[in-house]
Amino acid sequence: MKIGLYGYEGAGASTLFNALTGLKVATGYGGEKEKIHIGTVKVPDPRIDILTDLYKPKKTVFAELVFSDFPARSKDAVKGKALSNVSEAKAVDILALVIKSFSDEFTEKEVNAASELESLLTEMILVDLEQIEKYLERQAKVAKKDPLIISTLERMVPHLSDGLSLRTFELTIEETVAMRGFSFLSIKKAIAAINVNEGDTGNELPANLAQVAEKHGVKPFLLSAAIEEEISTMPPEDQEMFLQDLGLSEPLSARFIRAAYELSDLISFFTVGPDEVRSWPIGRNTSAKRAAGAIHSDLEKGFIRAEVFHYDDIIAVKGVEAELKKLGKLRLEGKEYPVKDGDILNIRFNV
Ligand SMILES: Nc1nc2c(ncn2[C@@H]2O[C@H](COP(=O)(O)OP(=O)(O)OP(=O)(O)O)[C@@H](O)[C@H]2O)c(=O)[nH]1
Ligand SMILES: [Mg+2]
Repeated sequence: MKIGLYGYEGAGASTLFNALTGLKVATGYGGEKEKIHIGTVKVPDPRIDILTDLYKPKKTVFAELVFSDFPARSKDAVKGKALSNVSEAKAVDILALVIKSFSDEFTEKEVNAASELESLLTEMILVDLEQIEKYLERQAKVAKKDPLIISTLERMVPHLSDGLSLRTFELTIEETVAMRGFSFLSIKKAIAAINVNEGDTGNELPANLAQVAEKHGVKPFLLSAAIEEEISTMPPEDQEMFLQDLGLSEPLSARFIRAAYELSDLISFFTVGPDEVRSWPIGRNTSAKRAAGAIHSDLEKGFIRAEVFHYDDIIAVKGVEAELKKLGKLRLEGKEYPVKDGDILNIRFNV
């Protein structure tokens, strides 16, 4: 899964990127304007550590998230210049909109996080609106067109013109399918990463921010990037102490990844064996056949059955799979079986 960090100059996107990835890209107001930084993070899961202890595999593979730190957007650019890196932003699964809500020497007046968030979201709405209008203009000159696509886009125009994101636009299943070719920004899952002063992360979200987040269907997430960046570079013992002082139980990367999994409604299933213990992220209720496809397309094509047991059960019998069989906890499931979080799968297939 890909997560893109996007924000106005000096909001703390690069600092947050460093805190999440452990990398060290340059920070400071008005940082690099060209390059997109990419960083990969293992998704922590204590169950994988325990399964590794049980199976002692040659290799352990955690799920990974890929973070991109987009060049910050100058606030002056809002007055007309098009949003930058649009195609790259469209390619991510989740947008993390980094919003400045801390004060420093560059803070002109009061920081106004709610209006900053609204403004960034509005820019994305305008990108979508322009894309739709151009498309409809072109289609007007074509004889053969898809009436469902046209009617759906035409219905979207007044919604977007009212300054509303497509996240809050209702689509039928057929319309959703018809819209697949358009990767709109304002429909993309988004986290509003509200970068507050150190010590304010436990505060309640201010009402005006909550209102903007709700209006646009984005998930608010309070954090303090600078202190988290510092903590992320400490040895684990020290990390724990500093986090406790801030009233937090885990480092930012773990909290943030959990929020991203929740937002995308992702679960993990595992594969285990002497060669490899591995975690696989999939959408909740994914069928066993499609889950097999996450491992390899051959496993989906030639799917016969899935041998399934659950993490909790194998732990209860201390890793003795024969014991699971006796207890009836080792099942054979067909292709439609909805895979559960913590399921351990062994795919039987034939190609
Ligand atoms: N006090 C405080 N300062 C922060 C925080 N997060 C970032 N900063 C500072 O704000 C400045 C800008 O941070 P960056 O992370 O570079 O911001 P950016 O969004 O990447 O913006 P560009 O530099 O324009 O790319 C740096 O001097 C950071 O140290 C924070 O949580 N608290
Ligand atoms: Mg930056």
